[in-house]
Amino acid sequence: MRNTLLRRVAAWATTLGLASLGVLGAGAAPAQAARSDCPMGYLCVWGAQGYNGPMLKTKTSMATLGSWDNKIETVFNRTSSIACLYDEPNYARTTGYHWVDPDPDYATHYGDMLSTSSMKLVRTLRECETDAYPYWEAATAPKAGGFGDMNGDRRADIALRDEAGRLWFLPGDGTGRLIGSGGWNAFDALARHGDFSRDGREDVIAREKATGKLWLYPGTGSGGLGTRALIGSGGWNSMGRIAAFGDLTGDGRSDLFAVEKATGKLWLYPGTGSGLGARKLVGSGGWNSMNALVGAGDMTGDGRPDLIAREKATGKLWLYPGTSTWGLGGRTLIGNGGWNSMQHLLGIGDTSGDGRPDLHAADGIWLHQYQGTATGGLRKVASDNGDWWALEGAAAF
Ligand SMILES: [Ca+2]
Ligand SMILES: [Ca+2]
Ligand SMILES: [Ca+2]
Ligand SMILES: [Ca+2]
Repeated sequence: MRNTLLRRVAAWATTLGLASLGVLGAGAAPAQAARSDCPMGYLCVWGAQGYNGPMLKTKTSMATLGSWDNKIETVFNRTSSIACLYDEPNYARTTGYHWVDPDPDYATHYGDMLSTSSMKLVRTLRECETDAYPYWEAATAPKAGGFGDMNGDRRADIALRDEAGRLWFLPGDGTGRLIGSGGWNAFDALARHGDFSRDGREDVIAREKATGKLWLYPGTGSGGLGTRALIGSGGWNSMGRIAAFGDLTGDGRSDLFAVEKATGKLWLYPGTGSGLGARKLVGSGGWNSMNALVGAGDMTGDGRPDLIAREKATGKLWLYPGTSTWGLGGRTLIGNGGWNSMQHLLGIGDTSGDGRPDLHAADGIWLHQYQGTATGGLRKVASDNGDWWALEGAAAF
C-alpha cells in the first residue's frame, strides 16, 4: 500500500507541475494556410519551418518518432483524442510531457522547439499518465451485503463512467475493466443498489437525458451488463436526483427514490422484478435542497436500508433511517459540513470488512473512507488513495 501511495502522489505532483508551466494556453497559430494538408481525424505536426515545411500526420500513437525525434514545434490535433507529447520514447514520463486537446480549427505552436520523442492519443487526460479509471481497493466483507457487489465476491465494486462516455468496472483489487465502450454520456443519472431484476445479480439504472427514459441494465453477475430493458417510458427528466436504494418495501426487490424537481417531493418507486410499481410519497417537499442522495445500505443496523443526503446550503450530511412503513424516520446529522467539496459520494456497502456499510467520498484528488459505526455514524479513516484526480465529468456509482 505504501508503494502505491508514493507512486500515486508522484503522479499527482507531475500533473500539478505541468499545469504551472503555462504551456496549455500556447498561442494559436494561423492554421488556414495548411489546413487542407491536415485531414480531419489526424494528428499533424510540423518542425521549425511551421506550415511551410514537411508535415507528419498520424491517426495512431507513435512510441518512437524516427527522423521527427526532437523536431516538433507545431501540433494540429484534428483527432477526437487528447495528444500526449512525451520527451522520452515509449511514452515514458521521466522528464515530463505536454498535451494538446482536440481542436479541428487551430494548431498549437510552441515558441521553443519541443523535445518530443513519442506521442500518444488518449480519450481522457488521465491516460497521458495512468489508467482512465482511478485506483480502487476494498476488503472482503464477512457476509454478502446485497448491494455494491456486481460480481458476487463480497468485495465492493465501483462502476465509473468516464468523461469520454466509457463505462468501467472496478472490482476492488486495484484493477479496472471496460464494460461499456462508449455512449454512456447520454445518461444524466446512473444508479445501482442491489438486484432490481431479481435474479440475484446487481443491476444498473440509467436515465437517458434526451428522452427522459429510464433503463435497466441487468448485471451479468461477473461485473458486466446485459441487454437493457425499458422501465420508465418517459418523463423522468422531471425528476432531479434519483437514488437506487435497496429494499425498503421488504419484498426482496430493490426500490428507487426520486426527487420531483417542480415540487421538491421525494417519491419511492418500488421495484417489481420487471420494472417499477406505483409510486408512494415519502417526503412532502424540500428535497431540492439536497444535492446528493446515497442509498448507503443499513447504516443503523435495524435491517432496513437508510438514505444519506447532502444539504446543498450547508454541506452537511444527513442520515434518514428507513422505516417499516415504506418511509423515512427523523434524520440524524452524520457530517457537520464541508461535504460539498466532494465530487463523488459512494455508498457501496462494507468496504472495510467489519460487516457494516461504509461511505466513500472523493474530493478531486483523494478518495476518503468513512467507516460506518455501530450507531449509524461515520468515522473517517486515514486516506492513502490519491488517485482520484482529473475525473471531472466522470460519474462513480
Ligand atoms: Ca465485487
Ligand atoms: Ca422492495
Ligand atoms: Ca436502517
Ligand atoms: Ca464497514
